[in-house]
Order: sequence, then structure tokens, then C-alpha cells
Amino acid sequence: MKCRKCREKAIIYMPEHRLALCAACYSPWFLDYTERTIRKFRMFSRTDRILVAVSGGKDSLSLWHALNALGYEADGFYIDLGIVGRDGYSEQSKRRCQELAERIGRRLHIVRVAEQVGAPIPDITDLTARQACSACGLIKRYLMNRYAWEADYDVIATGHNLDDEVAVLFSNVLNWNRGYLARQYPVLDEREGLKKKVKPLVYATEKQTTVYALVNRIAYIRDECPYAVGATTLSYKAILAQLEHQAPGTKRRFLDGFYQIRALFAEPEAPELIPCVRCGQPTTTEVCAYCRLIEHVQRRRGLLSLPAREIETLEGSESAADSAHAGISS
Ligand code: Q46
Ligand code: ZN
Repeated sequence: MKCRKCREKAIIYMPEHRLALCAACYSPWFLDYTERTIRKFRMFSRTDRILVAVSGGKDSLSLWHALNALGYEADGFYIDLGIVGRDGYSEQSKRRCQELAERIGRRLHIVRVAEQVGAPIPDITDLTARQACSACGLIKRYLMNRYAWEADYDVIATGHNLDDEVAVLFSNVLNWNRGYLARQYPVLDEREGLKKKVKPLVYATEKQTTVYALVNRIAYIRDECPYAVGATTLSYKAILAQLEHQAPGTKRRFLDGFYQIRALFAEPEAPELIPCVRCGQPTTTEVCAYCRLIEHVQRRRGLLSLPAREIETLEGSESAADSAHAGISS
């Protein structure tokens, strides 16, 4: 197959665009495609300071590289989750982020969950009986927002791609999750202590971000987070890939169609956000979910150092307090 622009040998064919491109023509196309998404949703301008949440994977590192190549002021933000996994997952992913930071000459901020919360993600899961991804998601959202305020960034950018967004949409529609549907959009404007959040790769497929990383020799971590294995979204992705294969462009049409009717799911009144009495970050309750999580981890740590008999007595009163907090989120 030949490149549509220069007739050289193509390295990628994108059936949804009926477009084949060679290695030299691919990056300019990807950059232009990303720039058009940024403009379409009015995500940010060249005077804004952007904080890119990087995980060491192909999507977030491709995004950081692309924003830099497009001339945006984009620094990286890496959250060290303290996940060891098979080959030291967190260490490896951090290294990939540091390598790219050095290469593009941009700042990489690193924050460690173990220092912030008092324990790394695997221990938090053990100590709180909370699902790893639920605790991890809460912590990441909180730290990103707080850091963006403290370091005076205008907007937080994440590397979610088309396949991610469509899988989440599919799940939200299957479960008629109105609250999540109301908030599923590539731009969430700043409000009451929450920084603006954007997803500039929302129209780029996983294949496109992978090829961008390969063409630009971006070293990224190939292993999935050990907790991602078996996640429901993976099975949704497989179903959607089949539909896309039969009718290229299905994913993009599904997503764009939803964006057009999204207003139907808007909540009449978004819950009011107030500053957490402990940390000052926005929340709907007196003490935010993040501060409650820290308290829980510390309490469990303290409990574990007590003799077994005392734990039994104290644990009864703890579960009563926990259920009172159930269902409350920041
Ligand atoms: S990093 Fe964290 Fe993901 Fe790993 S623990 Fe789950 S949420 S799967 S994006
Ligand atoms: Zn708080």
C-alpha cells in the first residue's frame, strides 16, 4: 500500500479515514489531527500552562510529545503509585516519563502516593478493602487537581484515546449511568476549585497513538498495570473493536452522536462544591473523600500494631463509621 501524500511505502492504513500514510507523512498528519481537536473543543491556547498527566504509557507520552511539537507550554505530572508488579511497574513507568522529559527539555513533576497518603496503592487496597482502581482513581484525580492549583497551571490534559472514551460511553449507556454521562466530555471547564480538564486525543485511536510513539521513537511501558487485567472495559473494547472492523468509523460516530445529545443528561443542578475543612480542596461533604481515605489508612495501620483482641473490639465500631460514609464521593 502506498502513502496517499507522497506515494512512498505506507506504514499505517486507517480505514475510518480511508487513509494510508508513510512514516514521514504520519507525524504531521497526527499533529494536525490533534490540533484540530484542541481547537474544536477550545481546550487551550499557546499562552496557557498545561499540566499533562503522564503514566509512562504510549497515549500520555505521545500526547506530551505532540503538544510540545505543536508549540504548547506543556509540563508532565507523574504520580508514583508504588505498584511493584512483575518488573517493577511504577519504577519502569517513571523512568519512561523521565526519559521523555529529558529529551523534550520539559519539566516533570513527580508525586509519590506512599508519601502523600501514607501507603502505596497495593497497601491501601489491603488496608481499606477498597478496589485498587477505585482508590487509585480517587487519589489521582485529587493529586492532579491540587498540584495544578499549587503550581499555577491553567489546565490538566490526560491521554484518554478514542477507544477508551467509547468503551466508557458504552458502559455508561449499558448501565444508564446518567451522572457519568452528564460529565463525559473532552472538556470540563474550571469550576469552584476544580481545574479545567481536557482530553486532546479523544478522537485518536489506540493504533494511531501507538504508531505516533513508534515513529517518534518514544520509549513507553508496554505492560498494563497489573490491576487493569480483567477490567470490564477490556471486554467492551473487544466488542467495539469487532463492530469497528465490520463498519469503520462506528466508534467515532457513536461518540460524536452522544456529544450532540449529551445535554439531555445534564444534571438540573450540579451539587454545590465546598472547601474540605482539612485540605481546602473542593468536595460535596465536610471532609473530602481523599482526607477520609488518609484517615482510614492511618487508623488501620494503627490498629494493625495492636494486639489481636483489641483489634476485634475496635473493628466493630470502625465498620459502623465506614458505612455512614458509603456512597459519598469528593
Ligand atoms: S493505574 Fe490505577 Fe489504572 Fe492501575 S490501579 Fe487501576 S486505576 S489500572 S488507569
Ligand atoms: Zn480534604
